[in-house]
Amino acid sequence: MSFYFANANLKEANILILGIGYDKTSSFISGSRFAPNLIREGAENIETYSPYQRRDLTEIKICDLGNFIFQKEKPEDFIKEVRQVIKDYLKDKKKIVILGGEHTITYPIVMAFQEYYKNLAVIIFDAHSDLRDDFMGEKICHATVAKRILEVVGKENLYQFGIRSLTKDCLKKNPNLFLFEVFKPLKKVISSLKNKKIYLSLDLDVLDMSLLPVVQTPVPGGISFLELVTSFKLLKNLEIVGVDIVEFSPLLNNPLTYASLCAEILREVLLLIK
Ligand SMILES: [Mn+2]
Repeated sequence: MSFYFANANLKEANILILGIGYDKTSSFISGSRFAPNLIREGAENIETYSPYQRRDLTEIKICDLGNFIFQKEKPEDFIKEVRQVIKDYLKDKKKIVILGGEHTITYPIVMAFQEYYKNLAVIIFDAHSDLRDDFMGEKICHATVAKRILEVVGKENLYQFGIRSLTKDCLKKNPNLFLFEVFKPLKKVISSLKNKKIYLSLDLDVLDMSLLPVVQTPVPGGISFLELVTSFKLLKNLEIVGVDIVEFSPLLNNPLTYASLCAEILREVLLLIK
């Protein structure tokens, strides 16, 4: 199935949506491989009109590419495949929204964007710092993804917000890592991002776990939905070229309730970058 509001083919679309349901390194509650299709189902419950941005999805040409079927499951091989797929789509100057899958997918996606766009900065909304060099012997996984991205774009181009699960040394590893909040610190630094192309990685566990407990590694003390959409209003002033929405792991509870929340966030993202 496709998003009901995906009204364009690949050629005429401005924004592409691609599912990458990879969850092979998920160490806690795996299942985010089911997220892309569930968010498509959850979208049946949302309006195309956003009262937050006062815009409508019908104003955008959107193509739903379906889900990327990866051939190889070993992280090193998966990375190569995803990097190439994203590079191919970027050639047509499209904006891309990727639905994960676990956060690991952001690494090869950012590599592709970095090769295509000069001057790329990465903004991550997340509960976790993900700055470990390796996790249980694995270099490429959801717990090391920000470290791998930092190596690609440099620490001056990596901004992390909403973090509340980290080791003591993380604040030194990335001077642009901000604890707990998203809106206030984003407002402080946003002027330094004005001349850059922005890739936004939205790990849904940035939200408080009372709002969205169905994530692989839930953490209490997170932000509200309103803080998230208000932060999107700030981001409206930046040039966002790609977004991912990751870590929705729908196997617990009634997944459709949360799939519809994820679809609502997707709508805000599409309108944000249009
Ligand atoms: Mn996280």
